[in-house]
Amino acid sequence: LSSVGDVAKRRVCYFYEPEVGNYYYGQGHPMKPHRIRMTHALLQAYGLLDRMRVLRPSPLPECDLCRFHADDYITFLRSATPDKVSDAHVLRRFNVCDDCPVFYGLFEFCQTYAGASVGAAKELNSGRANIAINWSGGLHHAKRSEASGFCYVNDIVLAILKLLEIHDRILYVDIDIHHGDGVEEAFYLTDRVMTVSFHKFGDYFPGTGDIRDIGYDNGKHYSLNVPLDEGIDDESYHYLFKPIIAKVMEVFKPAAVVLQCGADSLSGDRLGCFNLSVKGHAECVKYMRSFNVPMLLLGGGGYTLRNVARCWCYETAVALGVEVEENMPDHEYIGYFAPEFNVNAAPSNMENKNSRKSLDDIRAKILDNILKLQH
Ligand code: ZLS
Ligand code: CA
Ligand code: ZN
Repeated sequence: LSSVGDVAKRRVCYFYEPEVGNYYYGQGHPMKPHRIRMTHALLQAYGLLDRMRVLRPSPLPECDLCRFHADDYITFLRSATPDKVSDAHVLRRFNVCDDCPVFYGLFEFCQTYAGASVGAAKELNSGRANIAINWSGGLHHAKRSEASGFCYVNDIVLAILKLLEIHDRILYVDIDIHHGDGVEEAFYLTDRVMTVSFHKFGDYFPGTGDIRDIGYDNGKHYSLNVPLDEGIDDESYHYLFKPIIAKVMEVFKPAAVVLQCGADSLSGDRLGCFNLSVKGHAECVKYMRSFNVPMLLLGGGGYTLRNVARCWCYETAVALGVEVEENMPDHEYIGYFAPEFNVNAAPSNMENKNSRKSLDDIRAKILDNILKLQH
């Protein structure tokens, strides 16, 4: 049904900080904030910025970062600079390392992307928007007192805490190829937030996200983990995604949904090993949107820059309920999209290591777990 296209319009707001593309993790580092600027330029070229409210985020104050993070960790992030050699013991304690280096403007960068996610949650809370977007957010690995996997502060947890101020139940869905461990951990003991992560599992960062991890205490059955293998394609992905999400929506009845749209699950990602097309990835957004519940769309991973911009531009169009022309309009970064200059990155011919039997087993187990949740 959702593939027919939902033409009903939504009030969409989009957060963008013009400086975000200038933050630089360092030479050779796969995480490149420049991809957010590329996405923005493409949105502009397609005329999509004129169809939504474009807001500039306010940097999130320290006291708001501390609603989830430990004071000493935030104090450390505020004072860390690449020039000042910090105590090796302190760096190790906060897991600041090769994956999560100290770079120029690190703290401002954190305040900016977290400010955008919390600002987006406020727009939803006020009813001014029914879809709010922050492509610079979605940094799902950050822990209370620790950086992890390119993430320093957990904007998703902070945004969900904001949504919980006025809503009883929030659903978090994570389609980044990596397990959404930081968000899962933050809400592992509560029945007010349900977390669902689809990810590559087995010999892959961060190593958590076993199908048997389902939450604990009051939170038992309110965490779901969908472990996948290399090469998963659009059809196999939706064979799991759609029935699982449909059941969760029916049983959990969330008041709002947060969708982390990590683009490293696309075919051809520099760090990923899935085989999703941009259309297949965006079908997740279309499907979530079809439930007509206030929705926060966030970025996340994504390391082949041209595909990240394609994906998040296409997903912005899906949020708006408009079609975009397959041939890209000319813009500042058009050279990245040679030679096809199209918006849809196609999948490759790689092998899909997810067998029908393994997909059926996973689907049955997860659907069974959802039924154990009584609301
Ligand atoms: O979900 O696999 C790891 C950890 C290591 C291997 C890499 N070395 C550097 C540290 C120890 C076990 N880390 C992953 C993290 C993936 C984070 C995904 C974030 C998200 O998409 C959300 C935003 C990893 N994979 C690849 C790298 N790290 C990596 C590759 C290349 C480099 C350059 C810069 C730094 C060191 C050399 C680096 C990391
Ligand atoms: Ca995931
Ligand atoms: Zn990722």
